[in-house]
Amino acid sequence: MKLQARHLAALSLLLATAAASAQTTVKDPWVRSTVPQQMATGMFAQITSAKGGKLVSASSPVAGVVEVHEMSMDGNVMKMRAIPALELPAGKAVELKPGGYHVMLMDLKQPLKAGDTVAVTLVVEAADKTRETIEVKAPVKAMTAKMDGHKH
Ligand SMILES: [Cu+2]
Repeated sequence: MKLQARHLAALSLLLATAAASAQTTVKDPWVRSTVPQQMATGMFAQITSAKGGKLVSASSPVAGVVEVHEMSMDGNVMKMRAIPALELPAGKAVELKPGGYHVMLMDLKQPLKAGDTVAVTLVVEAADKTRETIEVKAPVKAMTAKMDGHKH
């Protein structure tokens, strides 16, 4: 009996340590809903890396291709492009929002309706090259504005 209790204590200590090593937090994730035939949409959230790092890749079971995109104005045309990594300065929330950075879900396998939940996996690389995988459950929300010139 005594031995067993000691084992349990050791186990819970181990679990606590594992949880504490998570250094990236994702707040308020959401995915913009799509209409039939629409092949792409964006995921938005606030990402904070406690020690700093960069978002190097993402994936989702609902999309064939997932990229990290940046949007910017070129004259008065909104353009977006894939970026190899999104810098996450230590302790600073980086906002992914319509018109700015976003995780682009392309080659959608099905329309995404408001009320659905989309699983997205983010991979964050720290300065020492260790990688952290974050599982995000992002609710789908209805499109409230036009597509900001989202064309692929
Ligand atoms: Cu995009």
